[in-house]
Amino acid sequence: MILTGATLATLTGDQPYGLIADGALVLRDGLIDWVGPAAALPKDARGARHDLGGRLVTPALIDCHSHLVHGGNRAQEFEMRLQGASYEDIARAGGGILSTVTATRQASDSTLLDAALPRLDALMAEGVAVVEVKSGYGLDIETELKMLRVARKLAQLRPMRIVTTFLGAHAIPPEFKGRADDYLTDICLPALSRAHAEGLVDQVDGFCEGIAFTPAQIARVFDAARALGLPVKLHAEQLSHLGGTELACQYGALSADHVEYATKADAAAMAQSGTVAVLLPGAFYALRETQMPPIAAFRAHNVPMAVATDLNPGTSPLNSLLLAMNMACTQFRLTPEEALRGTTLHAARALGLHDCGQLAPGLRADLAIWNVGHPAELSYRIGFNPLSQRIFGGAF
Ligand code: DI6
Ligand code: FE
Repeated sequence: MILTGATLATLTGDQPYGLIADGALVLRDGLIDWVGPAAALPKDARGARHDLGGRLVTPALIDCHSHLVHGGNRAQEFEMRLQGASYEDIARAGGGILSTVTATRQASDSTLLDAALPRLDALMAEGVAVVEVKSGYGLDIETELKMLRVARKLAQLRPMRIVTTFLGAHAIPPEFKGRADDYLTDICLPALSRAHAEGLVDQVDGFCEGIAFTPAQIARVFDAARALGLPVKLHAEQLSHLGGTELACQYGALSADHVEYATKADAAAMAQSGTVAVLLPGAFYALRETQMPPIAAFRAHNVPMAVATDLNPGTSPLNSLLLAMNMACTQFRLTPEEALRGTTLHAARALGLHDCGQLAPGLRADLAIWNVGHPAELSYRIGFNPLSQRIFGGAF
């Protein structure tokens, strides 16, 4: 297929957005075969031609941090917070993550799937082609496996790539209260082995926080991941500075996520280890956090910044990656170009993917075609979806 009459945000080269004003693309066998100015389109290029009438083409978007599969919702907790309770108060009172654990344990596979599909469809309608989905609301072996099987199933039911993440170290379940290490030994690590043996795990995550796991405990999970040859990432420095980012960097983590309380030293360590900073403005917004992630330090050290929804029922019931881009600009002062790189190229890197996230020959033909003239418009509007069409694997 040949696409002409396109404004291309290739995100390659040194120009802003890698912009090509009157561009063309040749797609073949699910990949981008050629990309450049229409005037340079190879004469022998063959295929069905589509004139895009000047529309903007970007790489399809990538949501690199989500908890899209989960049971129930937490509208009541939302209400409690508005009556004055903090996230930590609610967690310590057995609410928060644990109420979603109960709902997820009780849900059947098909109930989880039926709840997840509309969330996935909403992302797909925004031109998203890759979604990362975490476990972590089971905290027992069977439910962790159930969540990951449902996540895998999503990719069979929709034209979407799903990257699965084992997040057994998300919270300490009530039956192991005060015995986090026993939970890791008896449940989390065996669950990881079984999930890996079933081919259900692409990467391993943890929650390093006062209300969750210490760096030493996370290191046990990372050691197990390393033994299985799985890449790691970490929810780090979200509510306090515990040293999770430094630990993640020691393990060569793909990403450190949230990172509001990360320091300049953390940013330097991330640059060294090639770890992506995944910014989650939905959680920052929903928790009314005031501690800003160290954006200037990330820029100074050239730490790639990704932007994701963190779509979860507690701290980020945000089902729009476009809105996450807007929030990253307004709250964290990212530029619209940084926000777009954050949901394409840098999001791909946060998932260890090198075959998507830019418009370049040899990469997957996963594209978003937008009814806008300039890429800044994608981050500028609040709550409006300008997608015209999505191309996945070279097909509309
Ligand atoms: N950090 C978060 O923001 C979510 N998980 C995590 O580790 C919150 C999960 C929840 O409250 O359900
Ligand atoms: Fe999260």
